[in-house]
Amino acid sequence: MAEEIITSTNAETATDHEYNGSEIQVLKGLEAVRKRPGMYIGSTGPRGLHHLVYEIVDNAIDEALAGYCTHIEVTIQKGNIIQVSDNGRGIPVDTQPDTGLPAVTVVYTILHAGGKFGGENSGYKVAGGLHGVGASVVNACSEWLSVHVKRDGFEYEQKFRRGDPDGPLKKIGPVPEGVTGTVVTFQPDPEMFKETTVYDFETLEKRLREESFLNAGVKITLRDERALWTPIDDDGNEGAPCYREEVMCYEGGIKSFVTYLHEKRGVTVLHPGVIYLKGETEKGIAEIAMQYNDSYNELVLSFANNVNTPDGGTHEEGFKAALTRVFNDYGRSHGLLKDKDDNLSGTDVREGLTCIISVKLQEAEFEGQTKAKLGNTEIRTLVSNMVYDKLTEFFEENPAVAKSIFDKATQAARAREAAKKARELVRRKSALESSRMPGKLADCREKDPTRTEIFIVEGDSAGGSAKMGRDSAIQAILPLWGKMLNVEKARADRIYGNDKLMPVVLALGCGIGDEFDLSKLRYDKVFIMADADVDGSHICTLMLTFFFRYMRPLIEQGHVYVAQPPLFKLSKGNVVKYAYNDAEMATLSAEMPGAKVNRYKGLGEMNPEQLWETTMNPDNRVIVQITIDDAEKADEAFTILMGDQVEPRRDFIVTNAQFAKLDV
Ligand code: 1YM
Repeated sequence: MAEEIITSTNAETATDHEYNGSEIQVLKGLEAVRKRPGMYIGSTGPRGLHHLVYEIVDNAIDEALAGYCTHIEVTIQKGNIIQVSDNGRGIPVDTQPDTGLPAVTVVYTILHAGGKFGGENSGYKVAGGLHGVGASVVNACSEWLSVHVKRDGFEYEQKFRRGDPDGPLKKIGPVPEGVTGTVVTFQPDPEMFKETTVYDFETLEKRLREESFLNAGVKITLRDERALWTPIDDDGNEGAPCYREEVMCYEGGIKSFVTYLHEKRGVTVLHPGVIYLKGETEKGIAEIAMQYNDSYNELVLSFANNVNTPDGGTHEEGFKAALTRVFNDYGRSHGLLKDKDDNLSGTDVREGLTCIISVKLQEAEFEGQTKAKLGNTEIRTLVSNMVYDKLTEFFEENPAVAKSIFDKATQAARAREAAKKARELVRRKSALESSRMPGKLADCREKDPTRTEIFIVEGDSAGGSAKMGRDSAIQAILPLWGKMLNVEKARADRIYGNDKLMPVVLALGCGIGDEFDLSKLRYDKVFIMADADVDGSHICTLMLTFFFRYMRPLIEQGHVYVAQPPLFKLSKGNVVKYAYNDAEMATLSAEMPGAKVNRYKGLGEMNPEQLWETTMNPDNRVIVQITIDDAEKADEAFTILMGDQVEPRRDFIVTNAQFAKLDV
């Protein structure tokens, strides 16, 4: 980064400017960002790339929280240029006494991680933090960036290249009375984001929607100008070309968030209305929105100062502890739990719960490897006291709602007891049997679990081919047949008695649910091998749902794969080639004109050699590793796919047409 010209401009006249010590520090500061971008934006991968947008949006959100801005627009322009605009007051342009630079220049060039600039006395402090903290970081990570400010009847502009001012702040003309706002446009620096500079609409949409829920009433528009599409009406008439656009605005705040999550998943709610709790002390503000549905899943999303905390922390702990206590105290005081009864557990009282926890505090401390966990201990007490008092009060005032929720928790507790008994039964039974392994399992000879693979194969005939075709040194085969249990509609107690799932549990060796122990896994790679048709992808989805709900670390640690059998066989003379999709088939058949093309209808049509060659041989096969990059997305996908409402499922399948390749 050039250590030369930083031009001071006051809003009226641009004057040359001489260096002073603090600016050298400044330059060093932004240089540090370019040297070690990971320290400031987390990574230089897709995550960091998207983070740039959130930093700029956050400044506009602060302006909205201060009560001056109602609408924020984010546009992905052609070439993956980002533009963020708001209708707030406009970033101040007056000269800062300590630097002699316009405030907007300082905001975009000085690395002020809560320190020097915008401190106590600057008058620029907002609730929840300091204005503009991330702006200079975004600037340092951009090949170029421009800021337009409309303020006090004029429009101003300043441009930057890789964090350096590219000329002074310019006054570019008058604007009508009362028009104010800020527009920031930037191009992420490809030198820094080597992996990709392509923005993903859904990633931005998800985060911006979260922001609009967490900041009730703020309107956020996300637009994608990279691709035009032409609407066609029922009569086939083409309309004017449009951009993809999503407008997000929720007057109900986090209550709307809960409703949104339920509607998107198509689950049935247990009681009308979202329960909303709010508490405030000098330590901070806590807000909770919660509602129960008839599924068996818990979905608790927590935020601190609008930042998602997927690893939880003190706010989640406070909530969970208080929730369990409220249920147990309520049960005892209303004679629903007898003294001799066991207490309801945390998982019992959270079955079917969708909950948003949002806390706002002076100085959030984020812990852990990925800074995804809230550490402030005072927040635990704040949330826990608030939830205990307010929810107890709510239960007293809404006895019908309290009863339906309480009944669900007691059913969950009974199922937990039943599961425990079933588990012990399985254990005792397998202790008596000579072999603990399921009868249908054709095991491999290798005993070192880091070198082995298991293929869970749909159908007995495909299972037979796989047994004959496999490398029996390292590959085990477990055939599955018949209709499989949909775990989305069953609790753990039914897994233990299930003749389709128990063989899988026993073969893998690591248990399920609370008892899951990855260190006992008997195979390094777990393949699901099913036909490449609708039924096959259904079985695949059922199996993945089971892993996701009961053996999640198996997926998280990258042990789950979907085998990819070919769709076509092309043969000419004694040359045989396989194609795994339509495009490959077209290419291959052009390469070998006159080839005979067979479409495989199922795994069973392949003989053992073919199955080995095309699908199982580690040297040739195509495999898809299942990853969870976003547990919420995966949860949503499974709830929709396996749930009982038809409409959300149809919508999901239409918008995710290739769900066979579910990358959860
Ligand atoms: C598209 C991004 O940055 N908007 C924005 C930023 C600021 C203000 C208004 C603002 C703040 C204050 C007074 C104040 C910022 N100002 C600063 C600083 N949108 C975007 N809109 N007037 C305007 O906090 O008192 C930093 S950000 F520090 F210069 F005041």
